[in-house]
Amino acid sequence: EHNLRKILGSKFAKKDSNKGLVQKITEIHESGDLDRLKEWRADPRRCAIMELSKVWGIGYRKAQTLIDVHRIWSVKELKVAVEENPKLVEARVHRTLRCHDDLQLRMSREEAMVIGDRVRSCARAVFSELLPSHDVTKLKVEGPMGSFRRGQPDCGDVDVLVTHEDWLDDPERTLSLDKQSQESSLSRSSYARTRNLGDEEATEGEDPDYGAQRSRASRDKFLATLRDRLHAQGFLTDHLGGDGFQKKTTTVQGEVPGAGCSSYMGICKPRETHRRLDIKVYAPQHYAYAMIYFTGNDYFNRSMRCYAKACGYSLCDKGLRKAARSGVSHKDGKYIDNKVAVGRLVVCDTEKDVFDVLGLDYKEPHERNVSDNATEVAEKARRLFEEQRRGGVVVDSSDDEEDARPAGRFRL
Ligand code: DCP
Ligand code: MG
Repeated sequence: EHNLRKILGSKFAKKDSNKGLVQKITEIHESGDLDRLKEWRADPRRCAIMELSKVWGIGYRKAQTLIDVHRIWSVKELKVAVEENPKLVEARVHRTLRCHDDLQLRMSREEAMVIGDRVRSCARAVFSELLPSHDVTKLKVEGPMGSFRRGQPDCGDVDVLVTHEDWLDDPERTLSLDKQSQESSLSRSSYARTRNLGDEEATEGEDPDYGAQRSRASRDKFLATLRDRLHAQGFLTDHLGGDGFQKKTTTVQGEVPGAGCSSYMGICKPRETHRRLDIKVYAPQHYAYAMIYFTGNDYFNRSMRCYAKACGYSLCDKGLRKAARSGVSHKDGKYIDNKVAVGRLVVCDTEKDVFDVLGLDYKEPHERNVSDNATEVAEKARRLFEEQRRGGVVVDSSDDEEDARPAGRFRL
């Protein structure tokens, strides 16, 4: 128990709400297994929920309904039932169900590369046709990202990131760094002067958000054209969620509206097996951050986000921003957003810039395959929180420390 406290931190181990967790860890440590887990593994209903919710578009609730109402206990049974009664699941789920078994398989690096190259060449062609007055050689099409970029021997899916320097959302970025710090320096005309893609007809004195929205519209149009082209060629076989476009695009606090990325999710068939393919078009000011995010792995990302938080910043796929936090994140068991203000985007052109700004040693993608929270970055974050605490700064870091821990990989 003493050792456990040392590992988890005495504050964490002492907390009432963590009691159950500490008990479970002790049980695993002493017996090598967990009774509760054994029960779950032996529970056919739970196993069925796990299996059914692996189908794209089927969540926990839907899986429960399929079991309890329709007596469907496996993907195999679901496939048969859906042929008789297509209304059992949404049309989009029906389609993905057909290639569900394929999507559970991993592919070789070589096949992932073929997918990336195919998207790259088609993206160049579409860009040249749609936007002939912009320099196609400056179109960045990076991918496969994720496990491929980290040098893993096989890949579960392919992510491709696209950007072009003319798809700029934030015209202020073209001004000097000095001016960037002066919030009020932004004039309406500086927006109108910005050379945004698809913005050729923009006139001086337009809505300040006009440039960003035009950039966004241009990215959407590019992505939709690319999708339709790859589909017409028979490479893409299905779009997820109807048209493949992610509907909920969040705009980061402090950004001009419409600054989010355009995102496509679909299924392709480069050879005999269906594969998952995502294509994301980012504004150039977010690109370096998106590269880090989509390279992963998820453990590494969590450690880095945690470290940024310890430095008073907020990090995500769309940037690094100063974040002022109230220091209270839980009250009466209720979660309260402790982020009170978010500053302007820290300008970074490359991944290395992001590491530099945070004062971290640059890690090559293959060095980002981490499997626990004992990473340098997470360790640094913990030390920072500790220093702040000793310095008398009130920081509620218990949740931040948890950020350095891996996400729940095993959902039951
Ligand atoms: N990612 C993340 N947090 C998540 C999901 C994803 O930070 N909850 C990031 C890190 C991942 C990247 O996105 O590396 C791509 O997600 P994938 O699910 O494709 O993960 P990988 O490419 O690493 O693995 P796989 O080979 O299974 O696709
Ligand atoms: Mg992947």
